[in-house]
Amino acid sequence: MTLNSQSGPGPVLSPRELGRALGVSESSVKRWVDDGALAAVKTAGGHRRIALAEAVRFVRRTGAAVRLPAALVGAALPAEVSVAPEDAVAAGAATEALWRAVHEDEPEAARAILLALYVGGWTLAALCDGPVREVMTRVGELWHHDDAGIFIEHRATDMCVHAFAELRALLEPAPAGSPVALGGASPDDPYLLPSLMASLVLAEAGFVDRNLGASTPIAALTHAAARYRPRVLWLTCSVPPASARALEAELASLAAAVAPWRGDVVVGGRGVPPLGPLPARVHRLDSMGELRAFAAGVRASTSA
Ligand code: B12
Repeated sequence: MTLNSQSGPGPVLSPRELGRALGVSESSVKRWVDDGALAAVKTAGGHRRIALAEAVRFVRRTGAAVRLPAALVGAALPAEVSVAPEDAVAAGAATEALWRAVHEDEPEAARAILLALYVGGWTLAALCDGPVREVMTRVGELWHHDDAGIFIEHRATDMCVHAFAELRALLEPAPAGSPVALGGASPDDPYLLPSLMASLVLAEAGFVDRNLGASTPIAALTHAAARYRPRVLWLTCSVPPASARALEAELASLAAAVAPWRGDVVVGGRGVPPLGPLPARVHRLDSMGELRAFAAGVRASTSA
């Protein structure tokens, strides 16, 4: 894999390298390029070069089998991790490998595992609700017995943030005119990953995502809503609010902010307490899988 200034930023593969990764001949890859099935650029010398992001999209679009994931991920993979389907056995193996990577402070391995699962066709929602959540739950048990626990919490979060940024770059860009999704974590909520996950899941569902991140004042979300006119506004709530009433009032004010263009508000996270009846267009969801399904419904209604 090389960096090629002519094809824009990011790593590129030669047809031979991609052929090796997929277990097909170099000439098959050249034919896909020439048929227009796979986008490529040409170097000054006339050689085809395929952006890694385009190669990954091609694999996910066509369901092509990946023989040598390391060649696509750009790193060696722990032996038990394959580019595997989203099933319980694969999830178990990936979770154990990710746990070791995080616990042993091996960011390259953590990155390679998450990228390999994505290349293998996992949705981002399944990655988040499965191996990442499971590993973070285990990490959260460490601080009870070990002073290193909080150090590992910070490192584990950072490893996920980095891997997610790379996954972000592999997504299909949202077409012009796509609806916007905006969100952030509640005020006084320092947790980065839930809001980042919501942002990614909505981007994968075809939204233009705008993530304001941790500890976001409701006034800042309202201000951003006026600017972006989001069709979906998410609020992650990992730290319990002062009271259920306080959170209900925040949700009502966010719903009012997006009401002029019939936007929806979604709230979720470990800290959401039992809530009373919610205003119209406010939805409580429990997982990234639910958010993905909700987003697909909104996309279907906006493109109808
Ligand atoms: C990393 C971490 C930290 C980091 C955060 C770094 C950062 N900037 O993000 C730091 C070190 C700052 C931290 C601090 C503390 N933490 Co802490 N932390 C964690 C840890 C290990 C992971 C959190 C995380 O990112 N999880 C991954 C996310 C994505 O999982 P999730 O929140 O369950 O989200 C899933 C669903 O809930 C859902 N979801 C979440 N939000 C949303 C939103 C929408 C819209 C939707 C649809 C779905 C959805 O989808 C997600 C994916 O499935 C958790 C353990 C755990 N179980 O999560 C402890 C944990 C949350 N922390 C805990 C504690 C006690 C603390 C501290 C008090 C002490 C400490 N350990 O340091 C402080 C207090 C911080 C505060 N101000 O409140 C406890 C909380 C116990 C409790 N019942 O309240 C936990 C559970 C650890 C434990 N088992 O004791 N922490």
